[in-house]
Amino acid sequence: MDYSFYKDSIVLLQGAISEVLTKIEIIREYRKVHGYNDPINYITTRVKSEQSMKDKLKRKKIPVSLDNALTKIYDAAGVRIICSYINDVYHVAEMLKKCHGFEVVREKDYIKTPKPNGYRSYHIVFKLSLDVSGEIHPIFVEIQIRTIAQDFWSSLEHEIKYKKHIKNPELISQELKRCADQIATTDLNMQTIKNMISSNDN
Ligand code: 0O2
Repeated sequence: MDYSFYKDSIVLLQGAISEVLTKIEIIREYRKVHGYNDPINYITTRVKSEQSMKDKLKRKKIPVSLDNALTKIYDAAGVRIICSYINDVYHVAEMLKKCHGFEVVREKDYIKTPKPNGYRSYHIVFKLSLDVSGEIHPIFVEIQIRTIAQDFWSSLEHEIKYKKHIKNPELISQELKRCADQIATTDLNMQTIKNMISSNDN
């Protein structure tokens, strides 16, 4: 990937992602040694591509510049956390919000309030203050937390969004919305079964 658009700031974006990953790894290890379950299935990270960043700035009618990309758009640095169960999504969100140095800038609960297309995910934007040899650099990181099923849906929907000249777009949107609702029901049912199994352990 070509990150020349971000110039030297690429180091800060990647550094902020590393800080988030380190914090999550410590929490996971700590929970493990204390016998708690791991609420996280897997994690992916990315720095937003130049094209995607420029498109987003234009979509939001913000002049395309590196400064605006770092201060007016919050997801140049992105971390996606995938959980098995809905309750784990909220649990991870709460754990992250307690982290010292992670300042919550914005929170969007698209699980309680899904987007009209059916998109479900929990988004938190944190401001991190990266200390580079005593110089403090504020960097935004968007963390998306969702279930495996929500992530599966979102990848297909994302793929279609960027396809041009798609046939039957209305039918596809309708079907995607129907699948999103089915997934939401299945996620809730899976949580209920999980709770029933866990209550047997007590
Ligand atoms: P990409 O290509 O994934 O990076 P917005 O209000 O949507 O213009 P904002 O202000 O950053 O953008 O807020 P939000 O809602 O937190 O959305 C940020 C990101 O969430 C998006 O980044 C997507 O990654 C994801 N997202 C939001 N809505 C949808 C959706 O309907 N479908 C899918 N598949 N993903 C979504 P980008 O930059 O839009 O896209």
